[in-house]
Amino acid sequence: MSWFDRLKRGLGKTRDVLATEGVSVENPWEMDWDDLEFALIGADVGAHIASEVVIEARKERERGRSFAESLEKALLDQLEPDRIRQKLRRVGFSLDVSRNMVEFAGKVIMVVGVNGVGKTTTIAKLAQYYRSYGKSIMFAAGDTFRAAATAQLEEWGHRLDVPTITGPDGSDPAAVAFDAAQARRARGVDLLIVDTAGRLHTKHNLMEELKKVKRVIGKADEGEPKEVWLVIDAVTGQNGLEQARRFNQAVGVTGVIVTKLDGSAKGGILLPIARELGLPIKFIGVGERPDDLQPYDAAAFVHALLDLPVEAA
Ligand SMILES: Nc1nc2c(ncn2[C@@H]2O[C@H](COP(=O)(O)OP(=O)(O)O)[C@@H](O)[C@H]2O)c(=O)[nH]1
Ligand SMILES: [Mg+2]
Repeated sequence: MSWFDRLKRGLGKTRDVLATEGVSVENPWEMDWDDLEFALIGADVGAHIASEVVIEARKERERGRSFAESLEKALLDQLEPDRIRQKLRRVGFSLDVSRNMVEFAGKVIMVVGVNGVGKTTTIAKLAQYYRSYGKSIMFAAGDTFRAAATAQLEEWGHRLDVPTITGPDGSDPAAVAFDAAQARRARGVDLLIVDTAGRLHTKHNLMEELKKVKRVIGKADEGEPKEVWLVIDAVTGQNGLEQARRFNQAVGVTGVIVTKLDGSAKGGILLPIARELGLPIKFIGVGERPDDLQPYDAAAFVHALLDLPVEAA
């Protein structure tokens, strides 16, 4: 199965929500715009963006494009990094959207997010991804709060043959991160991926802990971590936005990974993440297997969502 087919399969549920409301390529001519707006809200794009998409799609439709083309263009307008950048610039923001996910300056990626969103699984997927490009990887088991968490990452480490730096259960996650950052430098490993705890995200404690983890990584390796990636579970829908705001405030998120798009009808969450938060989406997860992680590509995403052919992507 090609990656595009996997993406399509992964977005099936969101597509079903749209199809229930009559939004499909097979049904391109008759479209009730209110139904479209409703379907988009159902897919969790948020009321504001849903209305923007409909307005834009109607304009395109009136210019004589097919319904599918109109919708595609309107969705892309919300998701394409260049277009988002333009919009943000207009309101005074700048956004560094890195398209090349293989070559980036950072040596350490700190992965954050609430429990159960898929951090540890995503870390394993990232290791697989970067290794396929020839990079050497190391893990830091920074979720020391849960007994099983370290074991889970170690297990992935064994399976993928990635050295994993651990500490005793309940130990200071910052100490684990510090050791790991030093070990990465000493051993000349290309990339250290740091797992973190995700409990108590509404409480002060976790955020203070994460700030400390970030700080000590910088002590062991100046300027790192250059990347702090937030994992959001698509199933949580609009809640993910609130999580993103909190984590961003605490540790300065540089990128987002949206997981479980396969298990969710809320694929629309990518729109407000991309647009309202201005945070670049780095990867999307569309399944539990190590290769069910893909660099984010707005055109491919929209095409898979609408079940359009890949060549136009
Ligand atoms: N369907 C699906 N399941 C996923 C995906 N990513 C992670 N999971 C599952 O989500 C559950 C929690 O993942 P885990 O990595 O332990 O989350 P963590 O608590 O954030 O570290 C596990 O059962 C994973 O297999 C995904 O993209 N799709
Ligand atoms: Mg975990």
